[in-house]
Amino acid sequence: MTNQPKRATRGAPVGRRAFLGTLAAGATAIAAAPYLQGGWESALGAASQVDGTGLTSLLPNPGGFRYYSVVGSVPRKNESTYMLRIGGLVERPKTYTLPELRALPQTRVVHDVLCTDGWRVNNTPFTGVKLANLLDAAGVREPGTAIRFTCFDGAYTESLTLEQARRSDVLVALDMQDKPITHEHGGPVRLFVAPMYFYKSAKWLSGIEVTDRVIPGFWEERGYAVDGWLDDADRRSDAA
Ligand SMILES: Nc1nc2c(c(=O)[nH]1)N[C@H]1C(S)=C(S)[C@@H](COP(=O)(O)O)O[C@H]1N2
Ligand SMILES: [Mo]
Repeated sequence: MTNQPKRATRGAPVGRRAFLGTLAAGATAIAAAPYLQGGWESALGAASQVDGTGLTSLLPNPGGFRYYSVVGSVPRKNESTYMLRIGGLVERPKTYTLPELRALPQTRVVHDVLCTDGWRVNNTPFTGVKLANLLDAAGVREPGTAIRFTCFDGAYTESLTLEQARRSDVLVALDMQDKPITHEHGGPVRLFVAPMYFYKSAKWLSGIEVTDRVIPGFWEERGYAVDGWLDDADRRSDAA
């Protein structure tokens, strides 16, 4: 955290694009984030449209979170209509229902959530199934080296390397803040990639596909870093 770029100056509009430069430089924006969280609200108000792309809307006061969707409306899925498909380069493709996911061993991970737009919510608990367990059950086969995530919003995608996906702090999450994930937050099932910026945590998760290479996700095709590490120490161990 020694050579943080100090690009966010007081009073300047700080949005998704301003932060992209920080990410692209390979540095994290953690040091700048606490200021931005406060500056943001007073400068813009809770219900402002703040995303430079015009694709994102905000709801008032979702407990420090912002609501993001790259599409205008997302179908609702519930206990009986939700399905999660695991396929691609696996021995045993499988489709899980919500009760099946709930019946699997659950892991609770508490981590700070940070969006590249500058807001953060500290110590947020997520509970769900370790992605590693689902991958083991499916049996990754050659030449699988990465995961592509798809969403039932029909638009958002994300990616992880297999090594990242197998971390014990990467969840197929069913609960957020110890309650079932609401539709607005990507329920009934979203990804939670605790050690990375929140854009990696795909909402409305519907597909997990093992691929032979990393396929950049929605925001990554628009300039975001494919590796969204919050902490450079993780980045280094990932490369090793
Ligand atoms: N399907 C989907 N997942 C998504 C997004 C999105 O627009 N669509 N936005 C990402 C970004 S940039 C952030 S910061 C978080 C926001 O999650 P929240 O809406 O629960 O606060 O979701 C991530 N996952
Ligand atoms: Mo974000």
